[in-house]
Amino acid sequence: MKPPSRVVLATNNPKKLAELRRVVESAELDVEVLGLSDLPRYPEPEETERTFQGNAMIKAREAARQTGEFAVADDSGLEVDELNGMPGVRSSRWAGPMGDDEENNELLLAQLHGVPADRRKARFHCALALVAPDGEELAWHGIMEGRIADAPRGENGFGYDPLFIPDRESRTTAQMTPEEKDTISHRGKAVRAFVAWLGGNR
Ligand code: ITT
Repeated sequence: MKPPSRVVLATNNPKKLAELRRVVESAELDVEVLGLSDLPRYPEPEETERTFQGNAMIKAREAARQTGEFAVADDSGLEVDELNGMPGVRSSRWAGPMGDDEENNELLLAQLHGVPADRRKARFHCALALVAPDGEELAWHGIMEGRIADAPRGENGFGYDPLFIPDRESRTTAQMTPEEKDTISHRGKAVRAFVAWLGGNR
């Protein structure tokens, strides 16, 4: 696939759109990034796959089909070794369908109650999918390794950030600035790999 000069990011999350725009701008590429709010609305597809890449593809395929544009979507979550890789694709709804971050964090801490530090390994995983209007597909991945803290710390970020301590760090990702987190995060890595591809071969 030849890198396109315009992509639509299939998310309603304004922070993700701003992040992709920031990375594209800093790479000084002549690529236009549209959000779903720039295009006519359509019903969001259900995320029914068991993998991050599978769910990212569902979102990107539907956006490409509905808009006729090159479409990018991401899916991400937390994999905890002691929980056999869960919450995984269920990260946002771990404690229930409403997707409450605080309840998710409380449940995760309860599930790891009494588990010693050397068995609290975890990672954030992000899959980024690109689907062309002709149906051709590509994917990139980013991973951030770390461990689950004993108690929440920090006010920044979202989701499980107050409980996640990256390798070689003593702080949680909720105690980092957004820029610090971007440089090491799963999403930052996947987005930069995609933007490197966008900038190549033009
Ligand atoms: P979409 O509309 O794009 O699907 P979302 O808010 O559901 O946005 P994700 O699918 O990327 O976002 O994230 C799934 C869940 O995984 C999210 O609700 C968090 O619980 C967790 N998660 C993912 N990335 C995270 C991060 O950087 N920091 C903390 N938690 C994260």
